Amino acid sequence: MENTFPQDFVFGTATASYQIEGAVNEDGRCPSIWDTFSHTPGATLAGDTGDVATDSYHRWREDLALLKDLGVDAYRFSIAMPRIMPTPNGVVNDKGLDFYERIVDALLESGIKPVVTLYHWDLPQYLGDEGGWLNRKTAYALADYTSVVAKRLGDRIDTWTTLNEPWCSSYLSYGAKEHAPGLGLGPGAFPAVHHLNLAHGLMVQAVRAELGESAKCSVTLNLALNRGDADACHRLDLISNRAFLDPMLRGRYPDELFAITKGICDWSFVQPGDLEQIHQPIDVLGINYYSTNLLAMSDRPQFPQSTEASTAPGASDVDWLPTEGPHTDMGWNIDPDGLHDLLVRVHDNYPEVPLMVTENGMACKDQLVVNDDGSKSVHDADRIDYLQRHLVAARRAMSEGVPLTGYFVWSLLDNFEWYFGYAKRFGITYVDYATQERIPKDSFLWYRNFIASRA
Ligand code: PNW
Repeated sequence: MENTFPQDFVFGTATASYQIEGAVNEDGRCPSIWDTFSHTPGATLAGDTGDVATDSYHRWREDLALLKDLGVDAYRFSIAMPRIMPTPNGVVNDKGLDFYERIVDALLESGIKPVVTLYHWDLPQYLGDEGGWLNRKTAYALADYTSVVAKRLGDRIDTWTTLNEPWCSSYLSYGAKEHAPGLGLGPGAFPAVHHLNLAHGLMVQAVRAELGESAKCSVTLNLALNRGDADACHRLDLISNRAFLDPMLRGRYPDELFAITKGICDWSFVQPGDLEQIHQPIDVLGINYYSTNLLAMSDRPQFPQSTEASTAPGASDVDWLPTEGPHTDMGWNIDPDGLHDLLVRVHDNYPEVPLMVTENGMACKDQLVVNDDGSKSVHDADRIDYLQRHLVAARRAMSEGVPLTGYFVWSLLDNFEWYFGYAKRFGITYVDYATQERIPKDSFLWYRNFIASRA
């Protein structure tokens, strides 16, 4: 049936360590670049930090009970390197590994597949002090950490995801000022792009060196689906998408990327042999999808390209137009067809790799309602509509031949939404931050029924 998902299709929800764990000074964890950044006055919207977040370092059993109740097939969560390797000398902190091992074992006991992200942006500050992703040594440090985790958690992990959204870890973090470390270097973000690609390749090799070729490896990219002027879309496709996809899946950077960055980046940080290291076979490609861009070509000249702070260095002659509504509480437009179009395009261009939607979801202005019987509800009809329409779009792509194997809602819980702190709620579970009480929203109940029926 057209709107039924196969029995082996994987439904899940996703979270990330710095967004939920809190307990930043416990059991030997070292500071990350996000601790430093969020504690810098003015860096996050209301000065929010991940110091406490949803306190999941202590409440992970409660979170696991939510997952069981929801009936998910898989849980996508990230491991915090600052808990595993808290010092630059490489000494392993067993307490950190113990924490994730407990979670993994509890998930397996509940029949839930652990889908692990090894790097979801909480880079140890000691690596940040050496330049972070501008320094190629960071890629090798991530590979060493990967070996340590793979050795301990081994075959209990269903899927090893190297990086979450290297677009954010480079352009948004080094190109612009929105994410840690917030340097705003414009084209100075390209070395970070390359070192993240290198880290991905080295991390895949580290997993396979520990666990053999059968280990399932992946990377999660937030690929942009651009609409509007064809030249502008092509430009952004090179910068936002193909700067990662082509080295990882084709073993080269597009020549056109070099051409459009003429004068602002000489790419001399790409060393001989790097592309072979980056180009490792992966088993599944994770895609995070929320909304689309609408682009136009401006009448500014193509060259010289601007060297100002930007998330799209090499596109200073492109304009972003306001998108048609409705928009989410993030101001992002709602475009379910965009998910279909993106999946079809990625599959057309990279047909060899199965796909998985590793994040999709919506920030809403959720209101907690106390019912007459004292129970609590959150009526998030807009989120249900969003999820339902995106699932229909994903299913449509599948019936057109896209090998989509899973779908994860962002997020299991309301959590620390980076620059926006606690002001934006993406969860299907409401978190009352004053008490840390978890209240399943209507979307949670809806998703539970959906997973049970797969239709
Ligand atoms: C993703 N942008 O982040 C992340 O993987 C999650 O940690 C995050 O909570 C979620 O999406 C919701 O934002 C993004 O500016 C952050 O385009 C910013 C952007 C895209 C993705």
